[in-house]
Amino acid sequence: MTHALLVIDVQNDFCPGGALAVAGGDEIVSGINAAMNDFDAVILTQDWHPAGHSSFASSHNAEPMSVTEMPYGPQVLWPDHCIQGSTGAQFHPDLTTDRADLIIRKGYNPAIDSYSAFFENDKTTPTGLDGYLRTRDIDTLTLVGLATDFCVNYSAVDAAKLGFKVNVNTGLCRAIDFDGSLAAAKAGMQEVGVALTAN
Ligand code: VGL
Ligand code: ZN
Repeated sequence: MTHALLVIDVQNDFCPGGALAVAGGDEIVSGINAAMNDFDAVILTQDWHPAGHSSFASSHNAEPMSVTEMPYGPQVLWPDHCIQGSTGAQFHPDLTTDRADLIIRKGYNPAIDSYSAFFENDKTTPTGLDGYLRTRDIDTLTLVGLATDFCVNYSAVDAAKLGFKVNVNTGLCRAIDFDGSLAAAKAGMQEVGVALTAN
């Protein structure tokens, strides 16, 4: 077994004070740093949108958190966040980024959002992470980070569907929990065989 820690989107914009702040988002940073020592590989993801991204409410003259129909299906419209090169897109300053073998960026396609670290929201355009993991013989993944109900959830579900053994350490995640999204995410992850653990 080769076991990687996949740290999802621990970035300033998802922490208190950020553009799309997740309550308690900063509370998980020290625990994630400590956990890094227990794995064969550490991979960080970074939400990385161009200005004017199609997932931004401001690009549609719409209210943040409203839902629109995209060619690939329904899409929540978010406040502008994680704009390439911005302070908000940087990792939380206390996150141990030096320990990462790989940093994978997602959401750079102007027309398609990417919650998952594996596929864009069209569910077909790959990020390349699957190939990276397979060529390193990584077969088991523990996911932590932000947000439980969006990017952690989509990444965990895709990983399980791709055949990885997946667990989400919910103690090292925090959720947006918008409109029942956390309960739906937990049920959806368990349905495809993702193990949810407390720590
Ligand atoms: C995320 C909404 C938009 C996340 C990213 O990291 O969970 N959520 N972009
Ligand atoms: Zn985003």
